[in-house]
Amino acid sequence: MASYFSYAQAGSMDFSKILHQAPEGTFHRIPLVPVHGIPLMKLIATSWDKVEKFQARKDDLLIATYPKAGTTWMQEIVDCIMNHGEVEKTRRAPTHVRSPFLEMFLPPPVPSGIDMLEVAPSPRLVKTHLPYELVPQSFWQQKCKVIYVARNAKDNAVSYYHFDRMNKMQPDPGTWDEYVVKFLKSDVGWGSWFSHVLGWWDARDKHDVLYVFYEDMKEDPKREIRKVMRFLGKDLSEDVVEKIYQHTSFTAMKENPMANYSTIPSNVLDQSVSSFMRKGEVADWMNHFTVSQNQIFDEEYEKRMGGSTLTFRCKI
Ligand code: PPS
Repeated sequence: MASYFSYAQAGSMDFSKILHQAPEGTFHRIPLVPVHGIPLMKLIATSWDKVEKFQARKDDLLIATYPKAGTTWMQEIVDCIMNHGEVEKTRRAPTHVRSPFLEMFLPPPVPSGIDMLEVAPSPRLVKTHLPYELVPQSFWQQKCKVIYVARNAKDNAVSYYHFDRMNKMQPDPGTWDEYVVKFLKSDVGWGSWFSHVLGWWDARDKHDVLYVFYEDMKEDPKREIRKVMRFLGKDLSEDVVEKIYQHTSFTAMKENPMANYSTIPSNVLDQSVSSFMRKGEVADWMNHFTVSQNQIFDEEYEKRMGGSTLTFRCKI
């Protein structure tokens, strides 16, 4: 743990400093380039061979999500569990250092997700937004466990829209009306929400995947924390569950600089436009969708999801 602590501390300080000192415009609205048909930020596309060749370790835990489905929340829960509920230890570094983002490449000298993972001690907690079919094969060769978090499409789209407004690295989302169209056309980073949630749903039959729903986490966080604990083979007391529950509540994480991305400077994530910890609710889509947008969305949804055993709740 000592070596991890110093690695994480150094990583967090360097990371923010490097981002902060980057020349004006370095991170500005990086275009998307298709990789095997999936639109990804250009720097990811140009470094794709490194992602493909990434060497997973047996005890890596992969947290996979479509962007804005509850990744950071799950990363925090898992880090608490891996630290046996000693939540103070999760304050050693920001989320992106404790649980590096596998496919993220930014202009040098910013360390890539892979740079950070290569020097991270085991067991590593790896974040990815990759659809199932693009995950490096070594994760399957090593029989790694995966936790997939899925969120209903409408809230996921709303959250992604506000994120793309404040995340200067992503293409400009345009107006909400324009964004709904782009989302349905899968013209957003990491591509189609539909293929993503369905691909990972099918992956449960082939690999050790725990499929978790954001709406379930909101409905009964302690139940879902226990589920994750069991999946990780950890038998922790109810007092510990309570501690993890408190530490990973929306309010606590919003205030926690090691979980709220406030260490990333505003030339990258401009939280004056929209907070990373924005609302953390189910059904905020009702405050965004017009009747007509909702109808168009429902029609497309039925075409893409009708007949699947995968179902979501848009309200709880
Ligand atoms: S990212 O950038 O893809 O890693 O973002 P991600 O963490 O997947 O998603 C961010 C959304 O998750 C909400 N969030 C939470 N909701 C409830 N409780 C907790 N603890 C929590 N932590 C993060 C966050 O607020 C974003 O959702 P919206 O709807 O935009 O608020």
